[in-house]
Parts: sequence; structure tokens; C-alpha cells
Amino acid sequence: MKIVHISDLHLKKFYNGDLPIEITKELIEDVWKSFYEVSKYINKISADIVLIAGDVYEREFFNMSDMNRFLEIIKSIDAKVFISCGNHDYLDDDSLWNRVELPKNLYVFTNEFSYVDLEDLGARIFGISYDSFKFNKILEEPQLSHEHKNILVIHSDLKDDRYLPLSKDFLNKFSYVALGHIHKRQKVMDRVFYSGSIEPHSFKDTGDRGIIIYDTDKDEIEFKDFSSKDFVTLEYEISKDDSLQEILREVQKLLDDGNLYRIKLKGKHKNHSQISEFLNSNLDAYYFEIIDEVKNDLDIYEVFRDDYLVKNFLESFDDTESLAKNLAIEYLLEQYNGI
Ligand SMILES: [Mn+2]
Repeated sequence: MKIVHISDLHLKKFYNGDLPIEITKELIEDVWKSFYEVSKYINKISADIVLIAGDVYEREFFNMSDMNRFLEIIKSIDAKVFISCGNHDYLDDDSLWNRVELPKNLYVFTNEFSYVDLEDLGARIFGISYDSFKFNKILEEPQLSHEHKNILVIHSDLKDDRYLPLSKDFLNKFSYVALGHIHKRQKVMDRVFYSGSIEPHSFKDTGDRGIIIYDTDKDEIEFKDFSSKDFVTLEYEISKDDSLQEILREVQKLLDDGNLYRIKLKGKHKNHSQISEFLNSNLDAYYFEIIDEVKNDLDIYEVFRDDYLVKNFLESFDDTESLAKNLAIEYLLEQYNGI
């Protein structure tokens, strides 16, 4: 039996920060595209079960036409699909789930901890949906079956009381646990995984994004990447003798097409005040932002060599006041550079 584990699609999630609206829209569309690609892949590998461990969508922004779009993709999947809703798509009376007819191959778990048996596959699938943004419930003992593989799909932060924390003893009872909530893919213990989100949603979301495939016959776990764009944070150390053109050329080399970059500039340079402006107007990338941490490479005594007032001022600091002195130097050089 092949199980595909997906979580944290966060369909219709708006980027939490400062991105141009066109890019925000593209990022939202990317998640749809990736999920569509995942659906085709599920059929290609003839998976038997798909487990979606919550946060399928953002409740605030997900409307009926989004729901229908989602269900069309689900219908195209040959496998049986199980969803346990999480804290962003929690299931209550107002949920869109109550207003649609579910496809035959989809089961959405209720707010009670329960299970569904799949006799043809010899599997018992356990799950539970959140009923509000915070959800902390003591789960009763699972009614494990000896004739079935007992599998759990659930949205949980293992250490946070607000998001259905679970003990290792509890997790250990199952043949596989598909966890959702944490966006970074990780193994919690044998056959207990967070699959992570299928697309990154911020500069904090580094690393590959995708789905987990668990083959129960071979007892093999496989990860497959589906993300279309990466959020990349990189550092570039400026050499003090580089020209602006050289800096531009070197930074440009670090950027690939289609990713989003946060570029931290480090080092010292005498034109430090011009570098980020120059890069902002000349770098070519889908999206980038610059964090300018370049320090001044000017010698204060050289800059103010004829200014006795400044020289006397700097000499007035004693050895215990080096911190204040450095701040004063930094300030004077910034004034000199006209920042
Ligand atoms: Mn969550």
C-alpha cells in the first residue's frame, strides 16, 4: 500500500510582509499549481491513500469557488483522500465543508477522534478536525485493530498546548502518523513525520518543500519536492576595493531565475552608502530585497584631518568609553556621507 502524506497547503495564504501584489498573487497561484502537480503524481504512482494533515486553506480568504476548484482536483485523484482539518481551516458550523457535496473519494474527519476502515486495503485511518483556531483535547485511547494497519492523520504541535499536543507513547501506537502544522519537513520518530508545506510561504521557509510517500510493503519513506519558487536568504561579503560594477556582477551571479531573494550585504566599503541603491536599480531578479549591513571604510582621522574640533572631541574619550567613541565615529562618518 502506498500512502501519500501532504499538509499545510495554506491555499489562499497572503504573504505576511512587504511583497508587490502581483508576486503575492503568483505565490498563491503557485500553491494551486503544485497541488495540481501532486494530484497527477499521486495517480502516476498509483497511490492508495492520500492523507492531508490540515491547514488546507486560509478560512478568511477561501471562498466557494476556491472550494470547488479544490474539490475538482480531489475528484481527479484515483486514491481515497482523508483530511483532518487544522487551525487555519478548522471545521465548525460556518465551514464551507457543510455547503458542498463531498466527492466519493474524500473523507473529512469530524471534531471527534474517530476512524474509518478500508477493508480492501486492510487499513484503519484515524483522524480528528479542529473546531477552532486553538484546539486542545485529550484524545481517548485509539481503538486499534489487529487486522488492519492503524494510521493516523492529525494536525498537531507536539509541544504546544494550543495545538493538540501528542505524546510519543500515543504516536507510537500507529503504523504511520501523518502530521501537519510544522512547515518544515521532519521526522519525529520512526514512521511519524511532518511532511511540511508544499510551497514556502516566507523567508523563514528554507529547504525543499513537498510530499512524503510511504510504501508500507517495502517500509520505505520517500520525499518528493514540489515547490516552484524558493525564498533564499544569502550573504555577500563586499571587498573594500570592488567597484560598484564588480559588486553588481558578483551578486547577480548568485541569483537564479524565479526565486525570491533576501540579500544581506556585509563588509566594508568607502562608497557604502551608494551600494544598495546601485544594486536596487541594476540587479535583475524576479524579486529581491537588500539588507545593507556594509560598514564605512573611511578613516575618521583622515576624513577630519583639518578639523581640530572633531579631533579634540574624539580625544576627549578615555579608555573606558570606547563604545561611546565608536558610536560617535559612526555618526560622524554617516554625517560626512550625507546619510
Ligand atoms: Mn497549523
